[in-house]
Amino acid sequence: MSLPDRFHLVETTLREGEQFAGARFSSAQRVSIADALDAFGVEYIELTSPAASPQSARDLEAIARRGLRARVLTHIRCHMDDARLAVEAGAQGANLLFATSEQLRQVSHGRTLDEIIERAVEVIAYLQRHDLEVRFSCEDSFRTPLPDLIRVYRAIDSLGVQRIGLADTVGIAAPRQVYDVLAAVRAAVGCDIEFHGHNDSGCAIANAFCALEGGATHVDVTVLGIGERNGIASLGGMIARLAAIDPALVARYNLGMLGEIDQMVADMVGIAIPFNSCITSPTAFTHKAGMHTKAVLADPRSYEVLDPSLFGRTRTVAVAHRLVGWHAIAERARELGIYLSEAQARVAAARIKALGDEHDIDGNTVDELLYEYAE
Ligand code: HCA
Ligand code: CU
Repeated sequence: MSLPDRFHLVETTLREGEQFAGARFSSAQRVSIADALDAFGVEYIELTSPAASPQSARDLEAIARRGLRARVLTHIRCHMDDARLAVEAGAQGANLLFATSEQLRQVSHGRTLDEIIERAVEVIAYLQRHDLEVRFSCEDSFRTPLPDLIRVYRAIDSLGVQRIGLADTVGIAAPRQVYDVLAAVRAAVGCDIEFHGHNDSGCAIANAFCALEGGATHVDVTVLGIGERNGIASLGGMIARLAAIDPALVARYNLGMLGEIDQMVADMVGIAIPFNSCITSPTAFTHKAGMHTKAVLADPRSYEVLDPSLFGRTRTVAVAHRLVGWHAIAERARELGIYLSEAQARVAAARIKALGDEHDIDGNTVDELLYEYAE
C-alpha cells in the first residue's frame, strides 16, 4: 500500500459543515472561514449550492471572486437548474451528486442507472462548456453494488471529468472495505477520485486514509469534522494521520493555524473543541501518569507520535493529581528554580499522591508545596 504522491484536501466546512445541526454561518463568517482555510493551504473549498438559498448564491459569488489560491467548488444536484446557477455564480468547479444505492434511489428519485447517466451527460456537458472543473459522486456509494458503481463511474470517466467521488453517506463502511472498493474503482477509471466519509460508526478518518491508500487523490474534510449527524473526517484528524507517517506529507500546509481555525469554527457553531480532537484538543499533548511523564521527560518520542511544536503547541506534564511520579515533580520544581534531590522529589510526590487521594488538587497547591523545599 502506498499513498499517492499528491493528495488534495477538499475542505467542505462551508457545505457539509453547514449541515451540522448547530451551524448557521453569516456571510461574513463564511468569508472568514474561506479566507482562513485558504491561508491554511487547502487545495479546494466546497460551498453550499447556490440553489439552497438566495444568500448562499450571493456568498458563493462573493467568495469565488476573492481570488483565493484554493479552487472554489459548489456542491449541486445533478440538475440543469443548479448547474446554471453554479456557472452564474462563477464557481470554478461543481461537485455533482446523484443517489445510486437501492435505499436512496427509491426514496429520492426513483431513476434507473441509465437514466442517471443520461442526466449526468447533459449536466456535465453544460458545465464543461463553461470551463468548470467537474466531479460526479454516487451518493451512498458503499450501499451501491460494486458493478453498478463501476458502470456509472466508467460512463462518467469517459466524459472527461476531472474526478469521480465515492461517498460513505451513512458512515457504514469499514476501512478495509473502503480500500478494496477504492482499488477496484481505481482500476476501472482514469480520472482522479475523491472520497467523502461520514463518522456514524467512528471510522471517518481511518476510512479517508484507506481511501488514499486505495487510490483516492482527494479527500473531503471539515473543521472539527462537523457535518450532518455526527459529521465526517476532520481537517485536524486527517492532518494528524498523515503527519504521523511523515510530517513532510503535510509540510505544505500552514500547520500553526489549525488551533485558531478549530477555535473559530467551534465558537461559530457553539461548541467547545472536543477533548478527543487530534492536535487541537486542549489535552492533545498533556501527559499524566507517572510512567508516561518519566518517559516523555527523558524522550518526548516515547509517548508522542506528533511533535506539538509542528502545530504551535507545547507539551504539558500534569502534576496536580495522585498518579504523579517523582520525575514529573522534580521537573516541575526545576521549572520553578528549585532543585530537589531524588529523595526529596519522592517525598514531595508521596505528599501530592496522599492529597490527591483526599480531594481534587490544582497546580498552585503543588507549587506551594514545592516552594517549601526552597526555604
Ligand atoms: C449528503 C450528501 C453528501 C455528499 C457527498 C459527496 C454525502 O447526503 O448530504 O458529494 O461526495 O454524504 O453523501 O454529503
Ligand atoms: Cu456528507
